[in-house]
Amino acid sequence: MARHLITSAIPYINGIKHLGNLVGSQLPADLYARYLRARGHEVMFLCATDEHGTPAELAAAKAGKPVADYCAEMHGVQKALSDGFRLSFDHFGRSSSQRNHRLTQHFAGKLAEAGLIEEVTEKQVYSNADGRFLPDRYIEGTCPNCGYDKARGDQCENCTKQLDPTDLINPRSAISGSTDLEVRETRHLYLRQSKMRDTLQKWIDSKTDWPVLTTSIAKKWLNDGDGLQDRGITRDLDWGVPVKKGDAPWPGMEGKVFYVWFDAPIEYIACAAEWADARGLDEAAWRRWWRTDEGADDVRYTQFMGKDNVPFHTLSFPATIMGSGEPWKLVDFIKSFNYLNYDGGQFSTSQGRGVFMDQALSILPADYWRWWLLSHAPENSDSEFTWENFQASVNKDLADVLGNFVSRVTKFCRSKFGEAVPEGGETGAQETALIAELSTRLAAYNAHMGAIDIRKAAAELRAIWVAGNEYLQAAAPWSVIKTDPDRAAAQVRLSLNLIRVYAILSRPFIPDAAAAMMAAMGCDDWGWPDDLPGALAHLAPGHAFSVPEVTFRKITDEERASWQVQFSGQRG
Ligand code: B3M
Ligand code: ZN
Repeated sequence: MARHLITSAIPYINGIKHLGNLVGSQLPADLYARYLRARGHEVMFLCATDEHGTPAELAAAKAGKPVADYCAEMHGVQKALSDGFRLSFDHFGRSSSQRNHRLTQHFAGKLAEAGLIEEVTEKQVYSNADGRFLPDRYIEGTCPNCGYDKARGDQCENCTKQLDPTDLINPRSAISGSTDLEVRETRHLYLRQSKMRDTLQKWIDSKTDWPVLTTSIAKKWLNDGDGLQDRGITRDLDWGVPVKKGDAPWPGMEGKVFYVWFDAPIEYIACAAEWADARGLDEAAWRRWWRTDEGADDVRYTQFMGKDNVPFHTLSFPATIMGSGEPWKLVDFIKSFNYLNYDGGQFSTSQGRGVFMDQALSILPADYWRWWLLSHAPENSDSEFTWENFQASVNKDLADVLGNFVSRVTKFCRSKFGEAVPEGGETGAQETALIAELSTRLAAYNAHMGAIDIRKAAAELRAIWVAGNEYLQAAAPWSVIKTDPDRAAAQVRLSLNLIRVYAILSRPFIPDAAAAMMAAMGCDDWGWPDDLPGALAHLAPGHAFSVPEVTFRKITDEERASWQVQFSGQRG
């Protein structure tokens, strides 16, 4: 038994996430957490909402709400949706928590003590009417390239040209529309991560077991120059973690907050503290997960994220941790993902394109989505969601293979032997062959799950379901019963036990269906079937079961066609 700390990239607070976001971090992290728990390990699985920065301020303004209220509300919405998808976080925290404020300020103080923070004077646009500095994207004007009159200071949405605020013709504040703007000097803190290049290089080079996607991005940023430039970690905003040096004020930094990407990863740590607070536990309870001098040296820490987040997790956040000079736990393994595309294009939050978490749950149960998304996880390349593929996978894997097995076995038994595991008869060569195949496949499944090879694990699980179906088809108890009822009883007994084993093995992927299958078997023993022959005799003759409601229904062509239309445009 080992201890596993697992974190998923923390989703931005500004709006509901789409299925591409979900499969890029939270869902695979949940799969792994569930698997490790099922194998008896001690797991701490953490996620949170990422609540600071300009996007949060903008979204709140658009919703016409104070930003703190907006974040509190959206945290509730995202929490409810993660529950809906059965994401089994031990805690779903908030980067705006006091715990994160204090820890972020603590890290900044330690980095300053270590000489890793520099104060830099910069020029930035100030709006007199708004009484504040404006981030680039809060400045609008006419694009010098295409003449579009609502171009933003960071980029023109019309021609996609990257801009500087000073490029804009007739610039104005996006908040008030005021043109009373001036360029002022402002001081900011920079993290001198360039001083840590060698340390980071050595650390990345030691991670020979990491996925290529992770290390290739990390190395590209390390070596291409730009990646390890010293980085501004403060902003002139109201909403965020106030800049302090530990508990002490930071002269010259009054009214400023830390940059969202500085405080967001620190929330991984703060979240564990929030977890302890929510349970009335002491400091030691969470520190044993995070401090290598307080027990975390035997923790294995795995992070999940989309590829766009890799540089922050392989360079900036480790620079914060290592630079602090304190014994905080560093990540042991980073599982990163490519993008999931949507029906010939990209999922897009800003354009409302694709299927979003709330919409998905409004049309089908979580398991259907979980199965499709995980079995098509964009691991080695980008992958694509199409309604045809979704319909075909769900109907075939879930309804025709797994659902069909459960339904045939239970209904046949009920009609011929009653609703209890039948007794009598012996297993023979067919069963021996089935058990041999399942044992081999189970070993492969364990190996893929342990290595977080998600598609391979899904393929193996599907093969395990198929093996049962093929066995049932070949054994044909419905024919055997006419001549040898004892033998048919033995076949059905094994098959009922296989339903329970399927529930256990499938639970990390499809937890609700697994629970329904286990409940139908009148059992609540989720022990992993390391001893497969034993597990397949677990439900003894006479043990009562029931026929479950339809485990999986098929998606009809009409539904597919109507969803295709419903989700073809922008979200309303
Ligand atoms: N919120 C970006 C994202 O959701 C960002 C991740 C933070 S992880 C510390 O993709
Ligand atoms: Zn333009």
